[in-house]
Amino acid sequence: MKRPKKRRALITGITGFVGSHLVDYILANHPEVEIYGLVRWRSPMDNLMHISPDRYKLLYGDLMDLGSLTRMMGEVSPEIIFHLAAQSYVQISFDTPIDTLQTNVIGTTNLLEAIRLSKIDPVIHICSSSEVYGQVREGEVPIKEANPFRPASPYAVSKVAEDMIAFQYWLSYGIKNIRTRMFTHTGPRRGEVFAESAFAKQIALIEKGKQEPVIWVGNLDSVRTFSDVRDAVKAYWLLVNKCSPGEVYNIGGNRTMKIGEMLDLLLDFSPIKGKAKIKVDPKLLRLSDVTLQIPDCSKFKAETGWEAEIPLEKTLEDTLNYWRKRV
Ligand code: A2R
Repeated sequence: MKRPKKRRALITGITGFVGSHLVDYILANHPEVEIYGLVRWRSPMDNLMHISPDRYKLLYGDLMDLGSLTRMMGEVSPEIIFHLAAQSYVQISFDTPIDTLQTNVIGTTNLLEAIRLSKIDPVIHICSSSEVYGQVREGEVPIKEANPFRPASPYAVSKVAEDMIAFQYWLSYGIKNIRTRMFTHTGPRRGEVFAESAFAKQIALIEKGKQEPVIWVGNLDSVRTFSDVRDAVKAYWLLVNKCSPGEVYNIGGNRTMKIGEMLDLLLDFSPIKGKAKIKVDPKLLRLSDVTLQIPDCSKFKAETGWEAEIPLEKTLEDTLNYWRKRV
């Protein structure tokens, strides 16, 4: 009897925070899928170390190198592509706006061109961002997909362009992509520059006496809606299997609070609570901040049945435990 062909999924950004959790999710829930990942030759492999290397296949390339992407499409001919690779850090985009635009806009265009030129017909997840909405006004929350874009960083501008070029490739060439604008998602393995990880790392260092008892913070008054990265990758899987090309979806969690309240929750898991000082580091303040990131995810939930399930307390405790093992 002929065996059914395995589905092939290509993940760009497989070595990153979200990409590595997506590998965990697919292996645990859809072991019939063959996983391929785009890596650069110097990509740190730490986030994949816990997974046996025979469970996925890595291919060398770079978003800036169209030839490498075109070759990859020919080699893998994926049915699904999760495009997660990016310059993902808002704050650094003020220092490196050109690199941010090149990676996120030109890099995404290279990927779309490679797909178009290879004449393959995958479903592509395009990872835009809630940052596209930028400086949202009070009367506009919760934010719907039709909200105006007021991007407040080079990163946000790059994600507006990534979002729009993908939409144009659908309109003009029928390249089947679906865009997400994910709100804050966090958990173990998130880059240490992001607030939750930065706080957790400092708490772990202070617990071990490796940092003076001061937690350095940015703007504690920004409002964010938090979700767990493990809920986020489940949403991405449902997206490519249930949603329609050309569409765009807000996705986010249910817990909305100020960054300062999140820090307070995180400290609940540590004996240093009440003993460490909290000080603002001006370098961590954005030149123009976004402060009202509250999503309306009803469109995505209605089409997929997705709900954020992991409580923020678990997310934060797991993140702190992750850093306790690493510092
Ligand atoms: O820097 P590397 O070699 O470790 O790879 C990163 C990859 N990446 C690239 N891959 C190929 N060509 C490039 N020119 C290139 N530049 C960056 O993107 C890494 O594997 C990934 C970024 O990982 P993280 O910084 O941990 O991002 P995260 O949080 O996983 O974000 C996933 C998506 C992105 O589109 C964000 O903008 C969005 O979620 O929030």
